[in-house]
Amino acid sequence: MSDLEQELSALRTAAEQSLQSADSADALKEWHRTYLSRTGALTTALRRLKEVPADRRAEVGRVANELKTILETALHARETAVEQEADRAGSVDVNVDVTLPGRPLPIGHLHPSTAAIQEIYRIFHGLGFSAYEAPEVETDRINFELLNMPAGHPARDMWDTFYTTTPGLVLRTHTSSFQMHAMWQTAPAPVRVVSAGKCFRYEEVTARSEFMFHQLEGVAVGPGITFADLKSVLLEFANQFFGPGQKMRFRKSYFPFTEPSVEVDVACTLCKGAGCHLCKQTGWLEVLGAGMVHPTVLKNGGYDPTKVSGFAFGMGPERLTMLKYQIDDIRYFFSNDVRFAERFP
Ligand code: FA5
Repeated sequence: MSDLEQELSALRTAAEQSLQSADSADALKEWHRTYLSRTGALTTALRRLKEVPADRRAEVGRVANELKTILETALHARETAVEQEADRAGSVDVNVDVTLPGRPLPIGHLHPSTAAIQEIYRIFHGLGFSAYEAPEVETDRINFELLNMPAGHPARDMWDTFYTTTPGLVLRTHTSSFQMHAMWQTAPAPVRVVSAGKCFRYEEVTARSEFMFHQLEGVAVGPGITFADLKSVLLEFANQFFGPGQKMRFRKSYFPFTEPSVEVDVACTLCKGAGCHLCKQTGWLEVLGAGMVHPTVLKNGGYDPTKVSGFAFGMGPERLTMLKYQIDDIRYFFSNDVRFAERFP
């Protein structure tokens, strides 16, 4: 027997003995480092294989490889035994308190515009209005013409329009296009509906105006509806949306599809009326346009204007939210910053 063969035999005895006394994951790791790692005793011994006489070298090499397999198998068996022993003793290495509450997963949050629209829908539902959806891409006819703005009407300039590459199709500039859909669906029966959605205008983006924003349109048509009904509905809405005491004013205005027409301003909550960039130093921010539906529009919608009358309004949920929560710039709504959404209840 060569020196190396004797050494391998002694190494096996020592390794097997010390493995039996290794009784923890750390001790087993240390055992592996001592005997089987690249710097361990077995590898070191094998480096001396070239010292073995040539006629014995192949045989010693085989024995050494066998020893490696034997020790690896013994290590795995011992690891399993140590783990089982630890489990039995209830002393797993990791401290796990199974009674701790789970980590909360972050859940999504409603976009503030969506939350505002839902709140406004809720209020109008209480006032007897149903909610409908209407298309965001509209015909020129529905967005303008049937709303009393034939081609070339100067009032079209009130809305800077995004035209599509399909002639006659536009991105709706306001939700007033919904008025036609609502009337066609219901005429000649009375109607009381609201509809919210995106509008698009080729406008300069500022602290109070976006090129894409939401509007919520309301329309009510039936016998004997008056401006007093419009006013009381809007006052009740503001009362519920802002809480009692929010200052508002009705200002005469012009829309081709309503007569008479008004715009409604809410006292700026950011500067408390003193004047700021949001209210353009006026102390007021316009939140909606409204009026009594023009007889021509009633006719286009399928109603007889000698028998029924109606009111319509179009409000901006973003502007209303800005006033409710003192948000100084509309651009936050569409900046996709989740920290903004998380500020809202
Ligand atoms: C209209 O769009 C009319 N269709 C409203 C209307 C409906 C009048 C029914 C009569 C009857 P106006 O352009 O003023 O009107 O817009 C109405 C509201 O939409 C504004 O008061 C504001 O709250 C919101 N709004 C308008 N433009 C923007 C914009 N660029 N960014 C954010 N909100 C806007």
